[in-house]
Amino acid sequence: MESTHATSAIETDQLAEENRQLRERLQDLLLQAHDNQQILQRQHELNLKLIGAEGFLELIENIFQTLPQISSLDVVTLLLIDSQDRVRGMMAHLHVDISRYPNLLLLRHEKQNGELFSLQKPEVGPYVAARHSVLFPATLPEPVSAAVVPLHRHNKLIGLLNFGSLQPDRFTKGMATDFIQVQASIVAICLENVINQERLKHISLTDPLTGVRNRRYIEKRLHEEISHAQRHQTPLSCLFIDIDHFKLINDSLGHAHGDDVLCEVAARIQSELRVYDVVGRFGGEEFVVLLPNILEEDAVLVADRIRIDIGNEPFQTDSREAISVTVSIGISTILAPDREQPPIELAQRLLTRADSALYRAKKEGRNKTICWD
Ligand code: GH3
Ligand code: MG
Ligand code: MG
Repeated sequence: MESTHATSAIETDQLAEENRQLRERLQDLLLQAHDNQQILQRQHELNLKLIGAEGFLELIENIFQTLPQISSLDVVTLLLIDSQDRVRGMMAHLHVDISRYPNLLLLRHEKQNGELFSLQKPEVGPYVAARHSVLFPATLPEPVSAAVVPLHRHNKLIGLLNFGSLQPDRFTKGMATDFIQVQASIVAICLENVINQERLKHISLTDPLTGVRNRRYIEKRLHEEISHAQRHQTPLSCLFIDIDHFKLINDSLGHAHGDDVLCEVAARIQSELRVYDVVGRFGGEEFVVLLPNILEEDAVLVADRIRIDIGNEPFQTDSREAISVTVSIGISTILAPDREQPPIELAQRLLTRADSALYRAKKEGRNKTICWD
């Protein structure tokens, strides 16, 4: 009788112990599920950020900053195949120095590192300098394990997204990579989307003949510069440039050579400007230059440099002798603009005054620089 009691007491203890262990296990699983839920939630937020990025820079900043935080990675790089310099050109239009983004690698030719560029699926495992150093520049932390994830669009490799970790077991050979692949598909689509968007934006704000900005861009930029000048109480100068007797040039050389002259004038204006200045073709043979933070006397120096650069060196055309081209320039400046005045009014006034100064330059014999007074 006693021994039966003893046996059932042992069984009860065992059951209680098993129960305790099961509860612990269940607790662990619940915690794990909770963690997984949180990871999924953060991953979801990251995807929304990637999809919602308004431009190329916002997208790559999310890839280089938010993605490593959310996915617990020590370094993320992105290599893009840029054989036609589309990305380089886009960065130039955005006035961004590529060296500011050490994690962004642009490759002119995909054959440079053969094997990695034929990957169809992510490659995961230990970091091998001979193989991976091209993807993780020396200025960034050197990973211990890595994932190289090919990015494809329309069956074509567009780049490699590279994850590095200081933990050896973060990426191991044979581990499942489905999740990484989904992430890569989202990144690839977002990249294609923002690159196309930036291209469209650029086209819509560029003059197709001369390649300088168009009137729409100048008007938009003028508002931005005026708001900036109002906020910081800085000056802003504007040049209105018009080719002299351009109709005669067209009549004597033909419209096509007239177009060449327009391109050359645009290029010569551009060559005299700083990076913060902007030139746009405003109409037929008229250009507007915005000179932020420039007082009238300095604007006169810039305008005269442009006028002399164009007037002194004859323009070469294919069919005939070099021809001489001159321009007239009207200048207006606003000094520390009134903060209360609507930017649109100040913009209009700046342009109208530069235009009337130009009119005077024409009346006074052309090939002249005149300031509004
Ligand atoms: P002014 O010295 O008074 O400025 O005389 P102008 O002949 O330069 O001025 P006008 O306004 O009489 O003529 C401008 C000419 O520019 C007329 C137009 O045919 C020409 N033009 C406008 N757009 C283009 C273009 O895209 N290509 C070419 N080749 N000519 C153009
Ligand atoms: Mg004109
Ligand atoms: Mg003219």
